[in-house]
Amino acid sequence: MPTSLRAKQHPLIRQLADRIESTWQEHLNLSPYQIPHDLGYVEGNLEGERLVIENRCHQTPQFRKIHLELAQVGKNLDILHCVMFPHPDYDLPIFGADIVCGRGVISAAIVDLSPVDRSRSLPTSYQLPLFGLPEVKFAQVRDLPAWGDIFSDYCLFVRPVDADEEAAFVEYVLSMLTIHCQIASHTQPATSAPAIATILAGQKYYCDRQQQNDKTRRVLEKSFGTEWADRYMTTMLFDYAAKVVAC
Ligand code: 18B
Repeated sequence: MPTSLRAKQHPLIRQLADRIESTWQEHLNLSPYQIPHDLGYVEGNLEGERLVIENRCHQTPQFRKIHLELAQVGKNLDILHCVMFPHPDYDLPIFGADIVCGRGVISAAIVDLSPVDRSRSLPTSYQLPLFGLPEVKFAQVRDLPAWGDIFSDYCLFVRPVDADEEAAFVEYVLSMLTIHCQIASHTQPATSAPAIATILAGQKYYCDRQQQNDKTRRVLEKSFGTEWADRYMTTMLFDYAAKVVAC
């Protein structure tokens, strides 16, 4: 990814992007992921809103796609978006994070490890390490939207009010990400067709819900139009494996 956009973004976004990438490099065995040819670096400008998007993706033995996206709308809106989609035969939650910063102020900072199983609970291997994370108090905790039933009890959704809270958010994201990478690296794939079908259904549910985020959709529509925004949300941001190839 050219450093140009990152260098222009809010320091919290820059810092989190760098640290997410170094955590991936430290814990995972990354290989290249083919981004659809026209979606790696995108610029749009429909209603006078210039939107620039830079995508970086990898895959690993456990993850079908790990995606870090940085976006900037005009001079006023900076966005970091990150999702790690496990291969459908790995019974792992979906790590996701989003930071939205308007006119230099972070309005939304969210991170979660979202369960994909039917009971909507995280695998037991995650419970203890997540429970052990130090509790951090944030002055402004935000309510989840109606489509947010995908998120776990460990979801953090805040508007950080000062530099200490911004730093605490970054530390929480990195602790969660490190736990996830460590557990994922030692997880064996499921082999039974019903188990894989259940994981796939959970991943599809997650993507269907995220696609209902009208705030994301509206930003994309304003610069690229409705059709493009829909294609982008379903193929780049929240795509899922349609079926598992039998082996
Ligand atoms: N998202 N976000 O990633 N979104 O992608 N995001 C917003 O202050 C973009 C994810 C999430 O209250 C807002 O309200 C764009 C992931 C939630 O109704 C804007 C992109 C997660 C909300 C954008 C992007 C996630 C939210 C409004 C592509 C969680 C609150 C900001 C680059 C894991 C929704 C505000 C609500 C909000 C925009 C969550 C503008 C364009 C992975 C819950």
